Amino acid sequence: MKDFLQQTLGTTEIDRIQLEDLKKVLDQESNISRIKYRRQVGNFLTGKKKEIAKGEILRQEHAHAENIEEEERHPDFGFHCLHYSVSEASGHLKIKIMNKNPDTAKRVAIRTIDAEAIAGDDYESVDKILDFAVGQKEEYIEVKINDDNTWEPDEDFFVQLYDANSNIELGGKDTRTRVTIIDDDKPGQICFADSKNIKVLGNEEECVVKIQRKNGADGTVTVEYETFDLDQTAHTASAGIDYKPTKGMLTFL
Ligand SMILES: [Ca+2]
Ligand SMILES: [Ca+2]
Ligand SMILES: [Ca+2]
Repeated sequence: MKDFLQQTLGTTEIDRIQLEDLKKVLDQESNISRIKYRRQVGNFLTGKKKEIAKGEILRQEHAHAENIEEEERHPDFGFHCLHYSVSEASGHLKIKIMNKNPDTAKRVAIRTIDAEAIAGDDYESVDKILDFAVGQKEEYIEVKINDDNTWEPDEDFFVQLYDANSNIELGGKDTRTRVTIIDDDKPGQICFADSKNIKVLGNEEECVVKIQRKNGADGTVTVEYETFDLDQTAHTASAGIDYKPTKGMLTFL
């Protein structure tokens, strides 16, 4: 902590630090973690996805409403966290809703909205009314996250606060939160077991080629195969003369 203060604010003496300066530095820090997160998503797009173990339970918060300007937030209600990540195996996600003026009782409605993640498949939808009693500052909902055995990209859905009478989403940047479901399944890769030339004698009946699935075996995978001649020269085998052409499909369960 001392190193951090010295590096960012040039002093470690707490009473010499202006609260505003500290706040700015901390906001920058959270920007950095947002950038890191984007990089992670970018890595995913380029195939360098952060690996999580199968069955791993992970729930992360990436962006908090307190980091956005007060005038951009809704005056009465808002989410505490604006972006969660959960692993597919996490079972459920608990989401915190804030009541900013707890001096009167009031109500707000909350619902999930599909993006790439689809309710009933990737998670279970929620649509309910939250009644805040006088003095009640926060409330929670739980969203069920569904696990499966099939690889998919990471997928998002949203949770939004809305007016139960008008059915319209509340204004402000803190009335919608994003949930990213992180896939934990590894379908693996299909390859030939023997990467070198396979030699077979001319008097043998058949040549067995072994195909392998490695680095994961989640879900069902199919692959097509087909023999083809290398070229038409005298030194290469010709289909129908030297061997019987074959093709088909393999299914790895
Ligand atoms: Ca899906
Ligand atoms: Ca899974
Ligand atoms: Ca999956």
